[in-house]
Amino acid sequence: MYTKEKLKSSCLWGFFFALLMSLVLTFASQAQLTNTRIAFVSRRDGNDKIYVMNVDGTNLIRLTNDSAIASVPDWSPDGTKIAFASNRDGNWEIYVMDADGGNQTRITNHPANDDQPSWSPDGRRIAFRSDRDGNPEIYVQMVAPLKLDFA
Ligand SMILES: [Ca+2]
Repeated sequence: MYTKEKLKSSCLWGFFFALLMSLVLTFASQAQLTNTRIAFVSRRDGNDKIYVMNVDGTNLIRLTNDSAIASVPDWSPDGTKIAFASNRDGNWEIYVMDADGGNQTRITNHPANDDQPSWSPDGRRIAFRSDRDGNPEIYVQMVAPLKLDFA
């Protein structure tokens, strides 16, 4: 049986729970809105290049501009970077660039074919396929250092 005080306390907790859930849902929907771009490969300019556009097809931008082939773009979980494979340095390697195409950085360096990059859910590693041991196998490359908080 509820007393008036217990009922008041229960309503107060219910209010705070609803407020908390509202804040969580607001931040979750904002996170999804930051990932409204599509990365894809097209030969529209000659050979395979990586492009991004909005989900409605507007604001198309070409991100790779060299004469090499670029393929299999994969968004980082936070939507700020794109991993991709390219043969621009003489054989297939994995690269990472900002979502606007800036800071293109090679993260593998091996004469074998390295391709099919895929971000880990925490954004710190990239899994990729390589035939460096004679047959195609999966490897993992660290791309962001582990942050230790001792505070
Ligand atoms: Ca390679």
